[in-house]
Parts: sequence; structure tokens; C-alpha cells
Amino acid sequence: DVDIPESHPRYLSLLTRHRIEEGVEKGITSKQGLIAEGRGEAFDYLLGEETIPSADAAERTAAAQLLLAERPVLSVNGNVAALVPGEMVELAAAVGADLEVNLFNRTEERIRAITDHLRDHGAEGVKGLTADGRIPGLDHERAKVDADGIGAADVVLVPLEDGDRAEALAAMGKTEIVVDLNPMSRSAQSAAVPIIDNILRAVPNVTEHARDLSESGASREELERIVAEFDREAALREAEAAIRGGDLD
Ligand code: PTJ
Repeated sequence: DVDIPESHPRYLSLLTRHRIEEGVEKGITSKQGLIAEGRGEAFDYLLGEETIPSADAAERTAAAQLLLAERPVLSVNGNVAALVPGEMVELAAAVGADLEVNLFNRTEERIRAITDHLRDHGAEGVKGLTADGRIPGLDHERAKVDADGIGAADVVLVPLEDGDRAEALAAMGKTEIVVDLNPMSRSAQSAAVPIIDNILRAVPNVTEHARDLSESGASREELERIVAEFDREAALREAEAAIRGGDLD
């Protein structure tokens, strides 16, 4: 990747910056993606740059939810493609989900670049170019999805998503899993399963949970129990408390 010694105290954050910069240079990540990255980094710093226990519980729940789904879809934008392309391909394989390139600042060119990038990382049949479906309640460009992808999905993973789109997808009745370092963002607030963690840690951990659950032969009942026991309000509260640095009351 790049010559940053792993022992460097800011290793992960330097690696992340480098990947995002490279993403912009390759035409994968938008310039707004740089701003989003800076915002995420600040929250991650306050979280201690670690997966807190409530985030791990959310990641296990996300794995259960994706395994239970009939038509799970993982949405990929310019930041996700730059940061965790191979990890998204692995997660899709572990839970039997489709990958769909879906952009906030949509251009055909960037969709093609991201699709190629995902294929270079082993993806097959990436969705997103057909764009024959619409999310109700959003303006034209922001509303585009593949009808047989996100349009028909029952469970969607939308990492680093814009608030309006996250709310509109939830309003369509989809079970929404969001990865966002800001527990106060509308995306995190509208998700059935908000994962307040860095996408770099979150995606591999969801995959690991999915593999554990599959390999241990977890039944539907057990997966449903994991989903039912997850408390989204508590997860959001605990993340906010960790960021604010202390007990809430
Ligand atoms: O590629 P596009 O056109 O689809 O655009 C993607 C971005 C991310 C630019 C677009 O969706 C956007 O503008 O998003 P926002 O509104 O900036 O929200 C991004 C959220 O992701 C913010 O709440 C950040 O704190 C959070 N975030 C940033 N980096 C990470 C992150 N969350 C988890 N892991 C990160 N590495």
C-alpha cells in the first residue's frame, strides 16, 4: 500500500488518508469524500480508534440480519470503494449479497471506475449501472437505484450514507444497516442497525461474525434472537457517551 510503519501511533488514520487521496486521483472518490473522511476521523479519534462493545454487538447483529435476508444488497460509494474494496467483496460472498455501486454525487464515469475497481478486487456482477429503479421522495439523480438491486432488497448495508437517502430507504420499509462514525447523524439515527465504527474495522468484523455464525450452524431462530436482542437506542447512546468522554448521567 504505502510506507507507513504499523507501529506508528496514527497508522490507521494515515493509511486511511492515503487510500482516500488515491481514490480521488483514480476518479473513484469525490472531493466531498475528502471532507467526509476528515469528519469521520475526528469522531474516530474521540472514540479511541477502536471498536467499542456496542459496535461489536451491532456488527454481529448486522451479520445475523444479512444472513436472514432474502435479498441483501451492499451499497458501495466512492469512500467505501477507496477504503475497503476487497473487504466488501468478501462480505458479499460470506452472506450471499449483491454489491451495488450507488453514489450521492452520481456520475456514470465514477460508477464505471468503481465497478472496475471492485472487479479488480474479485467482485462479479456488480450492480448500479442499470439505474432503472427510484427511491421515492428524492430528487432525480439522488433517487436512482437498480430495480433488481437496492430497489428489490429487503436488507441493505449503506455505509457512510447521506442522511436524506438513508431516511428515504428506511421509509421504503427496508431493513437498513448503516456504518457511520457519527452517532448523531440522521443516517445512524434512521438505521435499524447503526454501526458506530470505522468502516475499516466494521466490514471485516461483520464478515468474521457472519462466518462464525455460518460455521457454528446457527439456526434461523438463533439469528432472529440476535436481531431481536439488539437495542439500537442503547447502541447510539453508548457511542455518544464514549465520544463525549464519560457517563451520560
Ligand atoms: O461517493 P459518493 O458520491 O456517494 O459520496 C460519498 C460521501 C461520503 C461523500 C457522501 O455520502 C456524503 O457527503 O456523506 P456525508 O453526509 O459527508 O456523511 C458521511 C458520514 O460518514 C459522516 O457522518 C462521517 O462522520 C462518516 N464517516 C466518514 N469516514 C468514515 C465514516 N464513518 C465510518 N468510517 C469512516 N472511515
